[in-house]
Amino acid sequence: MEVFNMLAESVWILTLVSLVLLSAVFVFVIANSGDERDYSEVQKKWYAIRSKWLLFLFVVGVIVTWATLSPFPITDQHAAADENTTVVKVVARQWHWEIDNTEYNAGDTVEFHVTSGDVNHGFAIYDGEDRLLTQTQAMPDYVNKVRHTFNQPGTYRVLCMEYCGLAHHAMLAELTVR
Ligand SMILES: [Cu+2]
Repeated sequence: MEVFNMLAESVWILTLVSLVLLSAVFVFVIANSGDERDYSEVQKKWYAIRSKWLLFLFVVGVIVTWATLSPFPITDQHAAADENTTVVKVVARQWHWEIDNTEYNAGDTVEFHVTSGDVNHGFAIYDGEDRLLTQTQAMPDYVNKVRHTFNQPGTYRVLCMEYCGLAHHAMLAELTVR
């Protein structure tokens, strides 16, 4: 918690300093806006750099997209679960979870078929330290699949990630991995 407070404090100070610098740039530009100057040389130079910059950003964008999405985090919704996968049905309701099997063995790959009996909910699985592992939407009339391999034994928590009414915070369930 201490670390988070320090981080929040430094972000706050950094924001203030950046705002002051940005304001100074605006004041400088406004103060000098009355002068007539010939910008054609400057324009030619920076327009040439601009197209190279665009190309650079495009390449960076493609690389970052590929690197972060190549293990595509969304389970194939049309693929049938293979024989090594445990299929578990999940129904979200205001305000509880109906999960037809909550005990697995370490190493099991579980494919959750998630739907809702009333409004939209968010099905999210957290580990013992409350780190988010995976999630999908629980939607009425739709079944969304999300697959997760439980490597570590322990207790996992299911929480609702979509505000769904008064007792949204009470939508808790536990999964046990032996
Ligand atoms: Cu909910």
